[in-house]
Amino acid sequence: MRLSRYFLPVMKETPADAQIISHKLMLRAGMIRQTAAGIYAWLPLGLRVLRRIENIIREEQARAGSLELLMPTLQTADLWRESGRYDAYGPEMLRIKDRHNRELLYGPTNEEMITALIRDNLQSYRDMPRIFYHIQWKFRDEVRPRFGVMRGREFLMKDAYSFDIDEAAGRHNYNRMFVAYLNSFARLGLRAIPMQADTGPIGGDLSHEFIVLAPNGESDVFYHSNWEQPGRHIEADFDDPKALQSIVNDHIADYAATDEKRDPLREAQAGEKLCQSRGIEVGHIFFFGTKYSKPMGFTLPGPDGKPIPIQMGSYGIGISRLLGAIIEASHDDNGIIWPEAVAPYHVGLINLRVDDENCQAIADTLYKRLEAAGVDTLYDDRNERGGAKFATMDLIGLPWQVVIGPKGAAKGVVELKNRASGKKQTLTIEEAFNLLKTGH
Ligand code: 5CA
Repeated sequence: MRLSRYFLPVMKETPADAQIISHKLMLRAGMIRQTAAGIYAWLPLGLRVLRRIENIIREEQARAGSLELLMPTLQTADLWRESGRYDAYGPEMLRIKDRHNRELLYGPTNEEMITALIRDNLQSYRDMPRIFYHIQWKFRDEVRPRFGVMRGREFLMKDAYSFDIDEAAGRHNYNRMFVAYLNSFARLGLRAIPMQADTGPIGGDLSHEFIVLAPNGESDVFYHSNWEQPGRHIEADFDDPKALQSIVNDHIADYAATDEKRDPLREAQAGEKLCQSRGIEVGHIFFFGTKYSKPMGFTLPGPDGKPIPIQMGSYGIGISRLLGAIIEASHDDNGIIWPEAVAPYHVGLINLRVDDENCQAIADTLYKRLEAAGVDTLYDDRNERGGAKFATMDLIGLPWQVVIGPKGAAKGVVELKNRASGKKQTLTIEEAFNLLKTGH
């Protein structure tokens, strides 16, 4: 993408309405703009990151056997009356009337809708187990929307729902999502600690939040210092209940965090410290058995033909919130440092002198070759000062920068900078191209 044709309204000054670093940087880097309190438009650069995060979540959901579908944002009030939650939900729910005076709502979550949908389309216990998910916008009329996409009123969530014939199978599906969450957050370059949680308006008695440590988080967390290791992708057999249960148990025993109100952690082991921090809740999973299936009449005939009430869980990831969490975890004084897995472009190509024929020819050719090789490149071909170009590239945080200036161009070399390490190297055009294409 040529920057001269792009839409990247960067801001030099720190916006006065933003309090935390991720919100400031998302505004400054031209990723989002607020259109009403807690409601944001996603500009091209922000949208690319959002889509990359979605796709990682999709791949990990698929690995765990969760099927994607898409439910609407608007739901009928009658559906929520079936579960009894319509009146219970309170002022966070945005209630709407259509032209026929029918009561609708903008969904804050989808337990009722998925329960009705699956209830009306499955035949027997043999159709179990199932997990479905969608990635859809939610609306919650938060009293205090703040910190940009961290606590919005409209926000993008991945919500999954599991259906099982008995509690043991239901817990297995819960464990599938637990491990899928560990893997999703690890791939996003995050360390997310599972923390035993309250279930609030969703219900049930088994629940974990996944917390990313960050000084600007809204939750208090206590954890052992062994947590500070980087997250790894776990190769698990999702169809093996025993194997999954032991992964979950290990994580809970070794790492799980707590907030002050709940049970203390296990004793610290040799070499460990007890640490306290603030954290951002990026995911929340629930197992609530028959809380929705019972009032909504979702049973399936078992082997003897007798109706069995279906066991359910629900599993949320705050996809739009994740952008804020990743930036809180990965930035410096000059701007964002995107982990490779979610970066909006892999390379930022800077032509320092658009009026120099040599620079122009090298930059154009390298840009075309990178694009042809499938390396996503943002090409700063604008007639701007070098300083402004460097500052913009650092601000938007692409993993690699290639700088083409007149002195190097005359010798056939370019400068390659790694955004995370700051390390610079002078390379021939061919060497730079190969490194960017293969990563080494
Ligand atoms: N139905 C369940 C699970 S699908 C549910 O709604 N859970 S939740 O309320 O905990 O939300 C799931 C995730 O959405 C949270 O962990 C959080 O990461 C994200 N989230 C919740 N409220 C907001 C908000 N106002 N702004 C941004 N993200 C939010």
